[in-house]
Order: sequence, then structure tokens, then C-alpha cells
Amino acid sequence: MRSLVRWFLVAGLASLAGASGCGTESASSQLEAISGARANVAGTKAGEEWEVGGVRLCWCPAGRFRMGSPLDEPGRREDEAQVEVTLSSGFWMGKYEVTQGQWRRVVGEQQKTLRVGKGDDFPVYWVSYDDALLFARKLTEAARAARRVPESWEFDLPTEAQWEYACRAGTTTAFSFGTELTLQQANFGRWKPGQDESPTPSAERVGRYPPNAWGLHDMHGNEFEWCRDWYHRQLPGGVDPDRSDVKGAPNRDGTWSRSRRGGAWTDETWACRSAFRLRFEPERSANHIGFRVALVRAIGKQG
Ligand SMILES: [Ca+2]
Repeated sequence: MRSLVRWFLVAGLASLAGASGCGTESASSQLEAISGARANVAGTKAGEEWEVGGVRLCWCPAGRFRMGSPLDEPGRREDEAQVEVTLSSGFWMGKYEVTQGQWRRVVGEQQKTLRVGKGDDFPVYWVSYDDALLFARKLTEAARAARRVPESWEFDLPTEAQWEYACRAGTTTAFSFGTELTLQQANFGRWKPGQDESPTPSAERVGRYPPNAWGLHDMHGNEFEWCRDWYHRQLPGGVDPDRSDVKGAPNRDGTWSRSRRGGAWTDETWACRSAFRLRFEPERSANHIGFRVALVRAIGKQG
């Protein structure tokens, strides 16, 4: 942990020297980068960018949206029945899926040996829900120790509502890019039953495809992304819906699943829609499931 804190401080100094690629940051924000926490952690406009602990973030402002898909959306499934959602607080969403390089720096070497889709700029996968939470917890500890964020904010997985809100970025279409998704906009459709292994399909480097309106890359495709919620067939509506502590109906074998979002390199377009939902048991991992973190207000904590 001490080495990670040191990394935070070094990264802050690099930012001041203009070496971190944050060319649009103001001088005051660069000073904040080495002096500790921002004066105000909350962002001011959608898509505003900030970097904490080597994780680039985009601001998602408080707002209201319709979660789920309309009845006439191609590929729609029954568990996408629409609900009205209000998010009373803005939050920072990871601009990219968490990468293998970030994982190594924050958590350590991956246990699974990767044959393809391998490299520091590739998304991490073969990680369970608990693995993803461990990454978020360690990032929070280091950010607080380096005084980059106060006790009142923490890294976590996004709720399904936060994830879909960020994915849509104000859109109501099946994809944040419109009614269709093309191979120039996302990494999907790479695997088909019985296909040969050349070229070998896999995840792509994060950020290779264009961002949505709020600056977020790969919300459609590349890796599926763990969400914080337990999976429920009915979408949660209302104000700040969070089902991270409330289990839904059990699976047929008696297990329970968390939710994952966004589709993956393995999927067809319909599974990459903004409203598409899939379940997965939290202790399992796969080659097409990764995650991104959100920096959110810590509930019930002082700071
Ligand atoms: Ca993704």
C-alpha cells in the first residue's frame, strides 16, 4: 500500500510537469493534484475529466432518466421493463474499463495466464465480483492516504442505474451512438460457434473505439462490466436505486447472481445495447467479463 501511495504522489508531480497527458487541466487543478484533495470533489459539467490514482474519470451529473428499453426496441428482453430513475448525486465514472496495468499496480499479478488480449492497456478480465471490489477498496485506501479524496467519497462498482445512466449519456436510443452499433464504434461480434482461431478473437485495448457524449469508452462491448447490484428481473426505479444488499430470486441451482452490463467482444449487437442486462454468479469469472470503477459519495460516512 505504501508504494501505491508513493505512486499517487509521483503521479501528482508528473501532472504538474505536464507529463501525464492531462493537457486540458487548469493550473489550479494541477496544483490540487499535488496539494491533496480537490477543493470540491464534485464535478461541474457532464464529461468533465479528472484523474485519481492513475484512473481517468468522467463526471456524470445528478439527473433523471428512463432506465430500460421501449417495447419496440429490437433485441429487447423481458427484464428491461422501463422505470423512471432519479440520481440525486453526481458521480465520477471510469473513462475506461480497468486495465491489466492498473490491476497489477493496485492489486498485483493476475492469477490467470492470458494467451490473447494481453497487455497493460487491455482490460482486466478473469476477475470475480469480489476481485473487482478488492480493486475498488484498495484504490480508495490509497486515494485517501494520498489525500486525493476525502472520507466522504469512495471507489466502488457502479449500480445498474449509474451504469446505464452513464452509458446512455442523455440518449434514449438502443446505443449511445444511435439505433445501430457498428464495428467502428465498439469491439463486439468477434466470436462465433465453430469459427477457427485465426484471427484469434479477444478484447481490445481500452479507448480504441470512440467515446460516448460524456467521454466514456467501451460502454458497448469489449468486456462485460460487473455492476454492484444483485440481479433482479424487475429493474429498480425511484431515487438512487441500489440493490447491492438485496438479493433477487435465486437461480435454478440455488445460487444468486450479480448484474453485468454492456455486452462483450463475444456478443452480437443486441447484447451490447444500453439496456441489456445479464446475470452472473459473483464468485465466478470469465474471459469476457471485466469492470470499471465509479467514484461515488460514501453513504453514511463523514468527510
Ligand atoms: Ca465494456
